[in-house]
Amino acid sequence: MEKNIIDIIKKAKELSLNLKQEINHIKDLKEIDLIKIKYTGKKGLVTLLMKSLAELNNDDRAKAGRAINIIKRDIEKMIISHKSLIENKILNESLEKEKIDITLPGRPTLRGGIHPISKTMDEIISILSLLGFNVEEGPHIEDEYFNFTALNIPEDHPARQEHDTFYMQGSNKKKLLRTHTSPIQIRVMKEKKPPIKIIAPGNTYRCDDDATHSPMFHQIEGLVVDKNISMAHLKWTIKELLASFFNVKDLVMRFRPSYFPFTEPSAEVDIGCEVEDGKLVLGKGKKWLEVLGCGMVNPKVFNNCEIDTNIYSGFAFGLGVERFAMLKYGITDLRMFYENDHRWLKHYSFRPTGFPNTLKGS
Ligand code: 2U9
Repeated sequence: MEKNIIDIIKKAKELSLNLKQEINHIKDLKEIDLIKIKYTGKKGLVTLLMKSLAELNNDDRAKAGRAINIIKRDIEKMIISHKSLIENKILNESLEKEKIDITLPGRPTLRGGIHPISKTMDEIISILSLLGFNVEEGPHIEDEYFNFTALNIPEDHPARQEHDTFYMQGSNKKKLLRTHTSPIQIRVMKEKKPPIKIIAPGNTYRCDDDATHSPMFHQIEGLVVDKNISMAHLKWTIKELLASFFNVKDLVMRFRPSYFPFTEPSAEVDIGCEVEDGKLVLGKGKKWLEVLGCGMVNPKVFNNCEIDTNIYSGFAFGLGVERFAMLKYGITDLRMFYENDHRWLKHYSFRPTGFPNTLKGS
């Protein structure tokens, strides 16, 4: 090979090495465009080198041409990849600057408000937190075992039937949308040892859709497991909760015997009520209004969770959040909770800027 061709290829390699060093210092897109012109532009270093091939004989020109083309492609790749590096950096910097803090409180001039279901949930959780309950959550898609079997709900119980429970397609009745938040308590009892004092708030699902039922609704359940827990603890807790939520000092309340597979004995709780000047007054009066269900945890449920019934006992309760919201805020039509009717929301929602409060907040 003649000296000329070796020199040209050497120069091409040098160009590639020079670019490698130069490009690392480049931080903006303008500079990268200038570098591109400097190397591969019409009068660029690589182009000039290409032109110098004219001095070679046919054989050498073809060989050197192939070698320079490979180096030229490397140079072009280097420039493109560094350019996209800079572009990504610029994009990330601007995304970081434009980041919206979604945890900031809403501005009072905006129309958004806290939905009465959220408000009621917050109020009940706040009251029970002050009584020492911890909040636990669980999956909305559950196994039959956690939703029914562990809770002593028999195989032939109507609640298990397909027209009452949403089963996942193709799951052969194994996976379902939880019909109550009780499976949360089962999971907690299987994972943790007593003392347990928890509430399980959340969405629940049943195949029901009419004026007084919605296929998705909200529950809050409570569970206390410890040594020597009795019905007296249950009654005191329920009274505190109801008196605080309905803001009534000497709340009138009664426990009526009932039946649930997961509690024994079981009771339904009524509060006194009366109509005064056409308005429903809660917590006093001669009429009764059912508000929640409760009972002592059935020993069979404890056995399923490997909790020793010779040592421990417990109470549980469950309430429908929609019902509590309707009673407290005078909402008469259950379906309106989910309609997203702007006028209804404007009337029944709460200001997002208020501080959380066990009563009404804002
Ligand atoms: C475990 C053990 C016991 C939760 C309970 C009720 C009674 C009850 C209803 C209120 C209105 C459901 O939303 S509603 O239709 N609930 O009456 N719930 S005792 O008992 C439990 C839960 C979990 C492990």
